[in-house]
Amino acid sequence: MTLREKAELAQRAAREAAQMLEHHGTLHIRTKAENDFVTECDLASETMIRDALLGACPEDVFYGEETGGDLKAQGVWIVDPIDGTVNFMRGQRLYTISIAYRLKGEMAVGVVYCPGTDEMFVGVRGEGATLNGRPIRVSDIADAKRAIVHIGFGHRNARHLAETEAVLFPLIRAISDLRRSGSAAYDVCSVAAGRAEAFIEQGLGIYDYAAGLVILEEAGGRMDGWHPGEDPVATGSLLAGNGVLNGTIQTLINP
Ligand code: 2AM
Ligand code: CA
Repeated sequence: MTLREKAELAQRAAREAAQMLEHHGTLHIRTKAENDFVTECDLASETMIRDALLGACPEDVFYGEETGGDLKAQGVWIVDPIDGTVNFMRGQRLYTISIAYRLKGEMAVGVVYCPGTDEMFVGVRGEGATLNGRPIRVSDIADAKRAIVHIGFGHRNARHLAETEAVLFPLIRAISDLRRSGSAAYDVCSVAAGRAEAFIEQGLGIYDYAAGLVILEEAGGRMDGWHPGEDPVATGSLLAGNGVLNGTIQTLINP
């Protein structure tokens, strides 16, 4: 199966899961840890996506936020069945389904679908990034004063929260404005689509940004670590930017 075909398959799986999620009944919510929730919808969505992907590609391995899997496999699907569970639970419209395919250690396909806005973001390595079928591109804004920066607070970890808190107001003063969507995958896609110049958050899981990474890079952007020299894929502390402003933003958040 080509990467393009894998991307088509992932889009079908995401739409199918979205249909189910948008028509769910009463939610049963379990608290994984403080400020960390899972609903039966997360599990149902993950099962549905896994069955669709492995049904068509039995040779691949599945890794999902809720059920885990083997991340070291040659061909692995990395899935967040609901990114932005709190938004989903509370009826806020920005939650996404994030599906990535990693081939021999390289993120090769990324699909992020937002049911609330009916936006399908797709990235295929070497073939570009699209939103609902149309090519997307990061912004060319190079002046921090004009930058919109999306942020997540990393509030599940005391050190991440403290570091984020410390740079918050100096950052606000240096840029145009901040945004907080609640879905990291949606934030990365917002940068890829040129709607914002950067997204910063610490302590994310690989399923939160694996798909976004392909979409961002194929749209001309770049994912760096929050801290200089840090590998964002290894630590989950990231700065997803339009490329031209990555250095400036990184300096601002590492005073
Ligand atoms: P989730 O809804 O899939 O949990 C909000 O700051 C972002 O952080 C969301 O993308 C959210 O994804 C993610 N997030 C929440 N809890 C997390 C955890 N324990 N580990 C990694 N990412 C998490
Ligand atoms: Ca999730």
